[in-house]
Order: sequence, then structure tokens, then C-alpha cells
Amino acid sequence: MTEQSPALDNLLTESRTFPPSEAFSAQANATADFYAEADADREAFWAKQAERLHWDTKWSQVLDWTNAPVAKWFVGGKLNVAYNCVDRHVVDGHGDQVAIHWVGEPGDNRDITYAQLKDEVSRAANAFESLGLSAGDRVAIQMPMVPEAIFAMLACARIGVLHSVVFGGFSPTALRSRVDDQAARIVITTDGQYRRGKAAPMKANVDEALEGAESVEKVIVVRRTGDEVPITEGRDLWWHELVDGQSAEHTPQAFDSEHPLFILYTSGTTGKPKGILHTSGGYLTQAAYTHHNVFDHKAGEDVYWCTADIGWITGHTYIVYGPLANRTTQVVYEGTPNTPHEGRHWEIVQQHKVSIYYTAPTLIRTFMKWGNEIPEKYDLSSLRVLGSVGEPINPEAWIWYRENVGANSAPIVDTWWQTETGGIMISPLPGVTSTKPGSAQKALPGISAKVVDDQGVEVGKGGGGYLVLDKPWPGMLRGIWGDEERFRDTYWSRFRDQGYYFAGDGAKYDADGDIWLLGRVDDVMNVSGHRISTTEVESALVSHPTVAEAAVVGATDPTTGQGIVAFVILRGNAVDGGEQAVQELRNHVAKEIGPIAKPRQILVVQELPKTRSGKIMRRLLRDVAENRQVGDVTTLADSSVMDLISSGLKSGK
Ligand code: 6R9
Repeated sequence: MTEQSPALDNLLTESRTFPPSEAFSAQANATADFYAEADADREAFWAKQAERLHWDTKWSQVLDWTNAPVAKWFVGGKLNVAYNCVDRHVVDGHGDQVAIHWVGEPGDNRDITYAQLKDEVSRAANAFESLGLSAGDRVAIQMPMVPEAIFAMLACARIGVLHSVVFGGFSPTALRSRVDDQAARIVITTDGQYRRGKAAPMKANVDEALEGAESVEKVIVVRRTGDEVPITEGRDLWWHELVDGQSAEHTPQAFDSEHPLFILYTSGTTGKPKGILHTSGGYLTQAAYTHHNVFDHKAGEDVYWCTADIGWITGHTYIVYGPLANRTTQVVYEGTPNTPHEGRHWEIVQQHKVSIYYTAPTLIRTFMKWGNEIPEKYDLSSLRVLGSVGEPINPEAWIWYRENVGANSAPIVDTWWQTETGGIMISPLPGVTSTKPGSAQKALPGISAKVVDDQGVEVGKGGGGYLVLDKPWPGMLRGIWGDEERFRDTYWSRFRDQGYYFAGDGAKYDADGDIWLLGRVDDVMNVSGHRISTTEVESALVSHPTVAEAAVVGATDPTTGQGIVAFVILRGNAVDGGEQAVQELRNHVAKEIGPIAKPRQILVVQELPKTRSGKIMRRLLRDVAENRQVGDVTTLADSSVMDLISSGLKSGK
């Protein structure tokens, strides 16, 4: 693939734009001159952003890049991340403000104020110290979205221990490889978790994972479902027995700005998961700065809701660290979006008057599939900013989101970033940017991104190629846990001469110079010499009224090199996927993009294989399209999906 020109055929054209309203701009946190200010002196700009935080010792240097690609930000500075996210708001007189409106799946609720959060985090920190944990140790957390998961993360941060959150749906094998890789001393979990209205076991999976795990000394179990679980004497401890009796006083210690904060494993599409390492001062600065400006967040006024799971980087940066550093009042919801009914999210928005809502395209397409009449039943007038993250958002899904959720007025911020970047990198600024459906548009002030060709030369307007980050940024990863060589290899070797970070994504500039993300470069297909992005074909399919979701892969083809194979889920009320419907879809793609992009084959399926963050695992679909045995499914959110697809295809459904 590397020998070919990286230029993608820019086939799909989308030209709608939505300028911000004057009223919104007048009150917006961000202004257009941020770009010029940051360009004039990037380090001064970031130093100003770091002033959002409480530093026990001020830094002496903003950036040290002499040991590139391992950056040091706010060199010499000292801070406590948990103090910044919790205590200081209480000290500033906001102890009674609700930090978390927690909504349990079965209908139970808990409102937690900043003062209560401070007590909970302090007790947990005291408990962890009583077990002998100290700065630099590692703790693995596999939990559903319960408040104790957030307490545990912050308690780790408070004592300088690295947490590593493993998505609740991951298998025992996936958990074990992560626990071993970091040599975690403690694992925290729950007895069970609610999924789709039912209590499912969690501790049992952890027990299976930890059989013979040498590094693990204790397992702390939070009671959630109340189901009985086997307890291993000497190893297992109940959270309530260990934590509840502890003192609510705990003095936070200031750690170096570069003290490690957490490890988060990212699946990647192939190979062993990478333990992405983040540190303290720079990460928290970028988290707070981006959350404030990209979501136009106003402390004490907005009610914010990010629907991510804490097992994903989005849950780390935009549920825990960014929002809490900014004294946000937020909703945290435990369950699935259709439990007990398909309007659950809108019911929560209405009840809590949510004003900022941040979710993933996969969920937006699911809402489309369920039908417009569901959100129509609720009062969504409190919503004023909408966000999207995780994948390119198809223009049709973007427009649906705007019309059916945002009352045709709330700005949509399509935020591009990665586990590795720590925080948002490319996004419109609400109140500043005229938004475009399907484009993340511009690097944020202080961030620099480029689209380059194979040689690392920036392409012109209208050109396509690879997305790179050409200047260091505060939230950047500081390495892959235990594997410095892989860190350099994966991200820094492709454009070594230029010193660029290679993001692994394809992208293009439009005529205005705005950036459009085109998916992972491994997802680019080559059909008769034309490089076509899976994203564009998927967007064309989703723009057809009968299609709710689509996943496209390139399968080896004797005549064209690769042939396009599409997997589609039809909308709730759509006709079933007979031969005629499939023909119509093929013709629709040909009309939208061009005959070259016409799928060779379209398969109607009930589900698509997705990761915890809703990304489609095309590698597995490629296996199906090429009639191969399906590969490793351990990072799927629901590992039974592949069986469903294979059996559906066999039975001709
Ligand atoms: C935050 C997160 C990173 C990959 C990234 C890209 C895709 C994320 C996107 C997007 C287009 C967006 N991605 N946001 N693509 N537009 N707004 O998702 O982190 O799980 O590490 O995934 O997700 O392909 O490279 P992570």
C-alpha cells in the first residue's frame, strides 16, 4: 500500500454549512482571535491555559522537547490532579454544587455534590494507602458506570498511583493480558453489572482472569447488583467494608507535572493492545482547556452529559478529568440506551435539563434507526451544544442529530482525537466556526495538524493523504507502557525525517482548507487503482432512507484488486433486504459517488462488530467477506456479534 500514491479519490461532496447564531457567539467562551494568539506564541498560549489549574509549585519551563518524541510539559511544576478536580471547588465555596447526577439503569439515582465527592475520594485514598499502595504502583479497574469507578480513579490520582481502566464488556483473557502487562497490584471490580435490564456477572469474569496472576495482591469488590459472588479469602475485600469506615480527611500530595497519571490500553486493529501512558500537568491542562472551549461549558450553569464508558479515553478525559477540573455538573448514566425503552436518553435529558450532550456516531445512527418519533416525545429544549466523537460522522447522521436533537440550532462539534492524543485536537469551536456536516474542520488553537502525502509534504486544498500532528501538544502520550521501541515505531517512524506524529488516519482538505477525516488508513480500499475510503461509501449508503448503518470493506478481487463489500443494517420500519432493495442500494452508491464505488456485494445484517467506543472492526468483516476464519474477537464490546452475522449469512437472512 505504501508504494501507491496516498491521494484518495475525493468522491463525495458535501457543501452545506451552518454559521453560528449571533446570540450564541456573543456568549461563547471561545473567540476567533484564539487562533492568532496561539499561532503568535504557542507556549505562552498553553502557559495561559495551565493557569486554569491549581499548581503547588509553578513550572519553570513550558515545554522541553529536547528528548523528542517524549515531551515534558510544565517542567518543574507540581500539582495534585485529584485536588484540582475535587477539593479546590469545595475550598472555593462550591461544595454544595452537584458534581454527578448518577442515573442507574434500573432507575435508582444518586446525586453527589463536590463536598461528598471529596469525602468519597479521600476515604478511598486512605483505604488504598492502608493496603500499602504508593506512588507509581498500578491498579486495574474493571467496573460498570457506577460512581465508585470515578471515586477509584480519582483516589488513585490523589496518591500518585496509575489506574488502568478495562472496559466492563471485555473478556477474562483481555483483562488478564492487561493486568500482566502492567503488573497491577490491585484489581477493583463489582459483583455484577446491569446490561439491558438484567444483572450480569462481573466478579466471576475477574476471578477467571486472575487465576494464577502473580502481581495481584487484592481484589476490591463494589456491591452493585447484590448477587452472590465467590470470595477468595485473603485476597478479596468488599469496598464498603474497606472504604466506608475510613477517615474523610486526606491530605493530597503534590506530584511532578510529568508524574504518570494512567495507562489505557487501546486495541488497535491488529496486534497486542498498547498501554498508552499519560502524565499529569499537560494532560489535565489540555482536558480542561478543550472541555471549556469546545463545549462552551459554563460552570454552575450547564448540565453536561458525555455518554461514553469510562473504559474508553473519552470517559477519562470528558467524564472524569476535564469536566471535574472545570467544576461541571454532569449526568453519568449506567446503562444501555434502550433500557427500559428507546427514549431513555431523551428522558434523562428532559429530567436533568441537560444542556451539553456528547456522544458517538454509532449511537446517533442507532437513534435514527429507532425513528424520529422517539426524541419527538421529549422536551429537549435545554440542549445547546452537541458533540460527536469516535468515528467520522456521516453527513446524514449529522443532519439528523441537528434536526431531531438540536432543534436546528445547537452547534454540533465533531471532535477528532485519539487515546494517544489525550484530548480533543481537531474540532469546530462553537460560536466561532461555521460548521460542516461530516468535517471536524480545524486544529484547535494551540494544536497543529496537517494532511501530507507519502513523502510528508503537505497536500494542497482539495488534496488527500495522511493526517499528521506536526508539533507537540500538552496531552500527548508519553509512551507505550514497557515498550519504548514500539512507541517510536508506531507513531514516529513513518515521518521520521520530519518529526511528525502519524495518527494512522486518512484525511483530506476541502476547498476552504478544512479537514475531513476518512477513517484509518488500513480502511482505504483500492478498486481498479482508485483509492476509495470506506467512510465515503458508508456515508453514501447511510444517506439512503432505508439504511441505518453500514460498514464497508475491501475484499480481494481477481479483476479489480479489491472489490467493495458492504454490510448494512436497515432502519426499523424499512422493507426487508430482498434482491431488489440491494440493487437499489448499489445504484444509489453509484449515483452518489460514481460507478467505481458501486459495491460488488451488499449483505443485510442485524448487527455490526464494534469496539467499546462503537468503532466498527472492519478486520473481522474482511474475514467474512473473504470467507476466512474470523480472527481475534477479544476487543469486541459484544463478542457474540460475529456468530450472529455468520449464521445470518448462512441462513440467507
Ligand atoms: C477519542 C477516540 C481514535 C480513532 C482515530 C480516528 C477515530 C475519533 C473521530 C474519528 C473521525 C472523529 N476518530 N474521533 N474519526 N472523526 N471525530 O475515539 O479515541 O478510541 O483511541 O480512537 O478514532 O480513526 O484515530 P480512540
